[in-house]
Amino acid sequence: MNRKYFEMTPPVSRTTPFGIFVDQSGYYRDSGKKAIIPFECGSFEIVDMDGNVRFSGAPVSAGFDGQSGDNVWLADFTGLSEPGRYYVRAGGKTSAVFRIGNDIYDDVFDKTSKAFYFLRCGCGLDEHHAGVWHHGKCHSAPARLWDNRSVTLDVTGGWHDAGDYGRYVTAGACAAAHLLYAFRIFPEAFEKQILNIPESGCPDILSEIRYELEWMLKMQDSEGGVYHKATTAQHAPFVMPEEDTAEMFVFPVSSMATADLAAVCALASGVYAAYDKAFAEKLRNAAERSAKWLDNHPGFIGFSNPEGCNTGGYGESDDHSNRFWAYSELYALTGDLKYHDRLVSALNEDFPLTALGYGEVGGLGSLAYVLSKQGKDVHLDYKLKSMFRRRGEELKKAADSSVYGIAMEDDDYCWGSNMNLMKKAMIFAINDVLSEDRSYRGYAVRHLNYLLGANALGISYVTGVGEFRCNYPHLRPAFADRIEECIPGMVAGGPNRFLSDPFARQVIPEGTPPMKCYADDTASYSLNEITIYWNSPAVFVLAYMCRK
Ligand code: 9MR
Ligand code: ZN
Repeated sequence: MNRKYFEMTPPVSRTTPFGIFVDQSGYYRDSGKKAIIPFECGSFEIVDMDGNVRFSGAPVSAGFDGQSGDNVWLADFTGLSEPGRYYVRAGGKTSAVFRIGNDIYDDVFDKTSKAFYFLRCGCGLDEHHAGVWHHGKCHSAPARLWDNRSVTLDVTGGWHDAGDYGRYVTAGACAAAHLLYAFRIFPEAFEKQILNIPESGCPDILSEIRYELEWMLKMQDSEGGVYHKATTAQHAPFVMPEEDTAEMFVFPVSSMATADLAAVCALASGVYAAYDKAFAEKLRNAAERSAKWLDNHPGFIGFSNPEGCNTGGYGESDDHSNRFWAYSELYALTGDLKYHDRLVSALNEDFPLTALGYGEVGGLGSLAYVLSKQGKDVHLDYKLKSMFRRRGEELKKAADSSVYGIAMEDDDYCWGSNMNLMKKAMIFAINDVLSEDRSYRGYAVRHLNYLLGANALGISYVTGVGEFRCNYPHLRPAFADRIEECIPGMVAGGPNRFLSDPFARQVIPEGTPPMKCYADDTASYSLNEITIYWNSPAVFVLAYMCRK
């Protein structure tokens, strides 16, 4: 048993018992430290666990914040850098306990990384690796082609997408790509990470990603086309995965899934080459087969749910960014100029060049190009780097004008707002790597501060992390296992001002400010689900923090 995966903490209530909001994981010794105080008071104190006041000051008024609907005062205690455990006290109220130190994000980094293991499909999770959240083997029967029921296929494996038990190629490719890039750019963060998963022989995160990739390879047909998803016809009830025994179907090939598979397999091939040549070769062949399929199918082949199916659609209205990503990764892997030609042609279409998935994936293609060791068109390389830079500067500006220090627009508080938050932090991290500008890091930290409690509800949106945290996500096993403490390390979707489900509309009053449109309740899939591609950008940002 290592570190703290199985640490059981007392059940939490659904509204914060605290009046002052902090990052409940803590603050780096050298980083800015601001507590959120949503009421006026004359002074604040930072108190240690022995009750001694270690720092004090006067909160500064930040004025009215439209996204939270609060008048906010900020308690700046950047001056305190001594490692320890503390809380804030002001106006008769307190904050949750937090730490100051240089390893404050190690635990949340490990937990959010381990979360993927807990979502594994087609195997059992044993007690040694899953602790109290162990369960039986799920979804292991052969699946049937939706369009030709006489064909059965083995598509077992991979991660459950989210609160549901579906497995979707474009979503999986996006999550795996975030993790692969995290490993590629910040390998030191993962080299020492112990996830306590069954495999060994390479960094744990790579074993975990491989579990998903092996499944994706099964989703490729004999011509290189890739089936869009493997799910039951209808979402399962709230039962354990092994109790979801409805028939599994494989849905038609889409050009988005095919391009995304080509992209992620090419990316992965380069990463696994150092650990397992045969696997790297297999990934490369799969990527090239899918690229050939794309050549033979130049038109868009989208996806929408057929009659009788209600699982996730992951429809897109074109595949331009997907094709660009695929060719860019294949060029980076092989140096073959035909892929360069194709990626350049793909750029004739208009799509965002810094978007990091799951639908728009142009930024992943840009990342492949700018990080590539192959010969490059210097103008294109410059252009793509400038796009990241421009986006980074834009986001800095937005964050500078926000009381909470985050670059969230009102409409970013939509289904999966915490993904938007973490993808903005990814842009800061990428700019830190691509430039000499060291100021990006502080911006990324403030986005983590929000995720982990320095927000208008004072809640940590990561299960198992922080004194007051999300604990009742829309996640089938977390409900069906009857264990009070949620499976740790899951990033909740977070506030969604569009209230996209009946429960949300019932419990969140009309006119509620965007940052408060949230309820920690299993019933709300549009506020409180989890998914692999909401966890993956958080892991990327945390790897950026935890590299030493
Ligand atoms: O994450 C998706 C979100 O952006 C969409 O608004 C929403 C509605 O289409 O669907 C979300 O994706 C869900 C997927 O369709 C099925 N698995 C759970 C996903 C998260 O809620
Ligand atoms: Zn399963």
